[in-house]
Amino acid sequence: MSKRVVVDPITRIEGHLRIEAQMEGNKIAQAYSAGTMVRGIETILKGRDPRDAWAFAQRICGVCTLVHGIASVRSVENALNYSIPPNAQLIRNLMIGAQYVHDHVMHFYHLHALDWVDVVSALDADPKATSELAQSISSYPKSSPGYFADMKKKLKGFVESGQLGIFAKAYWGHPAYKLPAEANLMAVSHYLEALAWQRDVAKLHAIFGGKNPHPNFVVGGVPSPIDLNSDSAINAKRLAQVQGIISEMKTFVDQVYVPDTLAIAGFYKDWTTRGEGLGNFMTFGDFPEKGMDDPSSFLIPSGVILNRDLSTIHDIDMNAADQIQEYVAHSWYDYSGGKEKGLHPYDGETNLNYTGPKPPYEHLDVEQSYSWLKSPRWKGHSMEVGPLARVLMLYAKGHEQTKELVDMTLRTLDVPVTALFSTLGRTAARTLETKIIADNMQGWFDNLVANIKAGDTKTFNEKQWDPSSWPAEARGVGIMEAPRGGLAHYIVIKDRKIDNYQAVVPSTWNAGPRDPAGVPGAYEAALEDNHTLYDPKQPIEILRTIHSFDPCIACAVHVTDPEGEELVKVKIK
Ligand code: NFE
Ligand code: MG
Repeated sequence: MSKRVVVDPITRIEGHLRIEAQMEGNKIAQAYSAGTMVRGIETILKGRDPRDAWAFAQRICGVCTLVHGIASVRSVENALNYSIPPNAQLIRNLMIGAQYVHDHVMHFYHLHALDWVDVVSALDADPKATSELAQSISSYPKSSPGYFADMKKKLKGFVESGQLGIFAKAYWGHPAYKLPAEANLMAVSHYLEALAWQRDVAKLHAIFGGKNPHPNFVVGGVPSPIDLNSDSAINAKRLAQVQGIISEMKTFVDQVYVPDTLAIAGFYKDWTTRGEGLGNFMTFGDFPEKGMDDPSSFLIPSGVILNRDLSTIHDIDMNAADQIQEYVAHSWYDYSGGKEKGLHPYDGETNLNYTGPKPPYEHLDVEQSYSWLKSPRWKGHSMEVGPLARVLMLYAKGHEQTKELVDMTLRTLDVPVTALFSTLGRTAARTLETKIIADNMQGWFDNLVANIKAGDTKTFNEKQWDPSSWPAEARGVGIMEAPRGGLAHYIVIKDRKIDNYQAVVPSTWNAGPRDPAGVPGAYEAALEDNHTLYDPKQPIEILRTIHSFDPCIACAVHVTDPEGEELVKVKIK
């Protein structure tokens, strides 16, 4: 048997993910992605009041803390033809926007940066030269030689105590790290800055939704009353606080995140020619200006790009039985109609009594079933979702700011437009969309304030709350763009109770196993695209590409299995 490189678990992600790479020499020939925990939230929802579903569904994940709440209330509103007031629309946009900015910055610094930034090398940096570097790329005020000398001292303390703590267990000194010591020190300093920054920005959720993570929602609007004369409602003081948070977000994105991404990317241009994979991209769309029933008002449009062809955007019908389907041919599930079939989520099944071979295992049985994730497909195509899909969709549709940002990035790095289709392109796209969303947040906030000034303080349509008006049967889909990609919750309501509930989440599209035709999911395809491991015992190349997707396996499998095995070693056979 030729060698298989096993990474289990992949660290610095949410959830439990195993990657097995079948090697030809030092090159990855085939890659297999396995979610190693079982799902179950969808089963818990059956029989409950649809208006309560969001509170359960939101617990699918603690990272994308609000997205399953939003998708859930939207699914019920879609099923029952409910509309929400304009203020509720704006507040939801602000809350989703805050989630993006928070989540993407944390991903870049705390989950992904250490694939590119060598913390130990930062100890060799000259603080004065670091200050000059920082000032040459940004006007961020924290950039003096004294500031970087302090940061270096802090870091030295970590390393000399032998307790790297949050920086432990990486491949420090690996020749794949290309940054000069000064760039490493700058990035590590911003890693620490971002930890403090994220504490402040999470407060936007608390102001509108009572808390973070898992803010509150309500079918028919948002549960945040606006009353400028009340201490316990959204008032002038709270609005001023929100403005402060939006400004703080924008400053960090413009002066730290964007310049750092460009500076680091400049040393890794060889990562613009590997890690693409599928070349198929999909968005469901989000950030409505008007309502969810008017997709023409979405900031992020919906659509499908096949084979990199940006000239043709295919429409998606979320309700058509033959468009979105989930397969279990290589998953640890059975379908009542047989393992080869695809099921539309309205008819979806989450049957936890799989009878075939499943964990524990020595190696994944890739000919049979090897993951707790299903394989969703659009018209049979395997699709990538997420920041790169969204930026490509905006670019293809001629969105001005996206075009300017993408062109600026390509010019700065001096790479062709094909560089977008890569590991580095995916990471850069996440940074660019963060700026686009942070900028739009100001507009949503200004509109909210203008409405309030004009006397409109409505945030909830209470007339819709009465279930006696509901039809005996209804079904609906709640779509959104979660930070990791297109998300859809499907609900079937019967006699005022949930009859079926299926969440088709971004990391399932990206991290899912092969389909009945043997076509890989997005992670698998990306790893099969031009990956040579410098040292198979330290497979940093696998981490770079997998982290570029920002995996969240808790979302993708929905709940932990108490009997699941947790392996903590990188194993080479
Ligand atoms: Ni748990 Fe999630 C996001 C959703 S990922 S992080 O973003 O939905 O698949
Ligand atoms: Mg699901």
